[in-house]
Amino acid sequence: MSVHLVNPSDNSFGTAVITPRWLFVLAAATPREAGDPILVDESLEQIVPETIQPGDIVGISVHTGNALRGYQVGRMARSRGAWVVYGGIHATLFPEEALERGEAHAVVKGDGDIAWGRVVTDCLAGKPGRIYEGGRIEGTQFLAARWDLMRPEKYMWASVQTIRGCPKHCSFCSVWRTDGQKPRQRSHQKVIDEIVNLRQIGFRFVALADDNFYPVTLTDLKLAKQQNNLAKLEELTAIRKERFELMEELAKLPKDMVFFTQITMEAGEDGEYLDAMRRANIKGALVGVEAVTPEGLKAVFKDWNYSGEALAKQLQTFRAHGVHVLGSFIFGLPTDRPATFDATVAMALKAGVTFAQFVMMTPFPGTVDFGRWEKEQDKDPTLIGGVPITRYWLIPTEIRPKMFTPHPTMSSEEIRVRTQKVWDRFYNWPAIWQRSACCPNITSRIAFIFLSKLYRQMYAGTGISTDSARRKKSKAMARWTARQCKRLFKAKPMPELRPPEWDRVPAPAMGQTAFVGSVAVPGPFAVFPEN
Ligand code: B12
Ligand code: SF4
Repeated sequence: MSVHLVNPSDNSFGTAVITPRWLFVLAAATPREAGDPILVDESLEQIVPETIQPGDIVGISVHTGNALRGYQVGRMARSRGAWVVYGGIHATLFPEEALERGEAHAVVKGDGDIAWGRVVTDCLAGKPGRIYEGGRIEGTQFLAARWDLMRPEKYMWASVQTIRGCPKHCSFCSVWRTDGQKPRQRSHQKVIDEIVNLRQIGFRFVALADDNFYPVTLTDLKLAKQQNNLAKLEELTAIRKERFELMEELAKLPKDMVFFTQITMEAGEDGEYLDAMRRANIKGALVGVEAVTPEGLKAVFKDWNYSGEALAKQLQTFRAHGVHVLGSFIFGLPTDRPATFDATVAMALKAGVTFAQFVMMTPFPGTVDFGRWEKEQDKDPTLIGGVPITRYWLIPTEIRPKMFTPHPTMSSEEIRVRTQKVWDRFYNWPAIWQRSACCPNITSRIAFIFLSKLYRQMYAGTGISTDSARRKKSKAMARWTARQCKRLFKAKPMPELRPPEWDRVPAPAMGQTAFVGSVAVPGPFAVFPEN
């Protein structure tokens, strides 16, 4: 009997940019008696059906974009006599769909770190439950990934999570609803141990796979003080302190390490935080700019973001503190007009962002936007190939529209064409060459140019902003560029590197909770919700 963990994808590039972290976390959650799981990342290569034997256990992770492929893999595995289990954000939101379309025996909702062990044990006993509530476990319970099972030559960046959840409530994002608004933070010791492990095996580029690396803003602290809410103030201060401790420890790691994260632009007001990030070698961050106008920001419940001149200044502040910005912009908001496209690319260039992505408005399940749209559609449902458009991920890719929600003044095609022009303008050769001036020497300048082109090609390859003829060409280009780029990320392994000697917290017994000072450290299954 073998356990297989499959990351489904229709696009296999042979090389991937970032490790899908869930694969290696669930590998760590797999009970010892089941042996080492077989990991299949289909963004590298497709699963070989003959590797699945009757009685095997197959865990498949689905987000909305790869659900259709995930269900195909699940049906194949079940037809070969395996136990089929789904998890991930999409299965969490639509467990019944995974049971029906994906022919699952079981679905895990929420975090899998603890629940997966129970599923495997139940499958081994021949009696899996139907739905397991993985819940939202505490940061202290997050498992470290099994990097020993990774093929290092296949990935450019590894991914380590330091915090989960986000206190904001943007209308297009599901994170605050599924992962919660309460930040769940891992201890810096555990994060550093994992990163040291990665550097030992030759990884120096690590994506901090966090929803929001800046969970406590200066405004949050000011408000708690003004309201004389001492308990809140203490809680926020503790979270912030832990962030600084983490960054202090990151700063002590080998100097060739490079980290990247995701953060809100509010961090631009916090010079102390940005300086700590620079010292920690967090060289870049994805910042959700979304829209450059106040109306656009209001439409996505993000009016705490800046617009106009203030926006350009805020993003330039990151650069001034040594943190590069990957600006993320959304097109297709109801407030967008033809002029918005030019204004956006002009702002991206003016604000000095190092990279940018221009995504089309997509109503992801679990978001406020999706709920609104589903309600509207209830009155007069649109069907494509017999599938309601509100279940667009089930529509075969060949006939799936690029945009799902109608825009009040522009056609989908107009938005797509204008978005593509924006990508082309931001990533044209002269613009990339100019931005590459941030590199210290010609070698890194060439690397920068390659990376910029790869980024653009990979987005084109996923079809977000490109027509199908160009997409085909782009995929081939992306494959080639990815192979060249992979070499740039190689680092000499450092097997001699050791993590600091921490004051280790004694592990609590099964079902018990240990206390270190005032910090509760639950033991395995201590807060596991019932099925
Ligand atoms: C880091 C990240 C990225 C990175 C790295 C992706 C990668 N290769 O791993 C980058 C920046 C490349 C990225 C890109 C995109 N991302 Co992203 N990303 C994330 C983020 C912030 C963290 C993911 C992560 O690694 N978490 C750590 C692991 C350990 O947690 P996990 O994946 O949730 O897995 C746990 C559970 O879900 C469960 N589980 C998961 N799988 C399984 C399987 C089984 C069998 C079981 C039992 C349990 C289980 O157990 C795990 C451990 O607890 C999430 C936000 C989030 N909170 O999930 C968004 C998120 C997943 N991304 C999202 C989106 C939309 C995208 C993009 C489409 C963005 C875009 N417009 O281009 C692309 C798509 C890329 C692709 N084709 O896959 C959405 C997905 C929404 C949805 N409904 O599908 C999320 C939820 C963010 C959001 N704003 O809503 N992303
Ligand atoms: S888009 Fe970013 S800031 Fe907004 S809720 Fe999602 S993770 Fe938080």
